Amino acid sequence: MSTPLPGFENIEGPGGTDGADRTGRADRTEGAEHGNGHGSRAPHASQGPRQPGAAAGAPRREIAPGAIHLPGWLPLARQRELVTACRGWAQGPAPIRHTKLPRGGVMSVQTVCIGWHWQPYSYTRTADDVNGARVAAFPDWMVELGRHALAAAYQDATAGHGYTPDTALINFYDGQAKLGMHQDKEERSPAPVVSLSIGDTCVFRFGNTETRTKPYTDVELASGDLFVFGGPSRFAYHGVTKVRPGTGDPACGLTSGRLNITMRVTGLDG
Ligand SMILES: O=C(O)CCC(=O)C(=O)O
Repeated sequence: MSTPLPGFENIEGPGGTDGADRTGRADRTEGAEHGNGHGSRAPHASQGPRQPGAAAGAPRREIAPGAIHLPGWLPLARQRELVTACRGWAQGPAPIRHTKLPRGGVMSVQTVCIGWHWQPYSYTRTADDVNGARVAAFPDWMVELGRHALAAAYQDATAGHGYTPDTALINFYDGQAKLGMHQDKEERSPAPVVSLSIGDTCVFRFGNTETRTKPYTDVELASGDLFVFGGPSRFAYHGVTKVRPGTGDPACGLTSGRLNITMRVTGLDG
């Protein structure tokens, strides 16, 4: 049984099918392997949050061409603001839920969307698999955040110019939740995906564009970390193999679990 987003314990979920991916297939790729031999950080709760510039042991890293991990990018205050915003979206207009998969599985992660609603395997403005409500608007401040994220990740002040994400999938992981290897491919735009992590550290598996199996790299995503994948890596398979309960600092706004926000450009009209 999964744990609801802390603060929203009244939201019932049907429980999870661990490892069910966004394509409805069960993920059998368990086991933490380091596909390219790079080590991973293993932050511990007692280390406290990492602030920008303070992540001396965890430098910016290009995981694959166009795929950048920038540890400790989000200041703690900004993490708290995002958690507050996500709590609001988790309540509605279309509440957070465990997404049902077409073949009967249920994702262990809980998801709420803004801008456009994702359900397997398309985007709509209304959350037809939840309550039919139109999802919350994608706020301008988040567009700005996405632009700053691209500039920081690609170390190029112009990298975010013209980047206008119009949807975000907001995932909440309790200690057991996982996300199977999948591609983000319902978008009709090749614009990068901007991923922000808050709360408990997870093992994020970033693979290749051809197969959900090796080669891949396991990356520890901690609270405040930014991960961007664009260019040749935009359609790479990726997933979350493990959450490390108790590794997050409650000062980020989450007492347990992990939040992940992925901003995308759908390329859709209307
Ligand atoms: O939680 C993460 O870090 C990844 C989320 C993800 O892959 C997705 O929402 O498609």
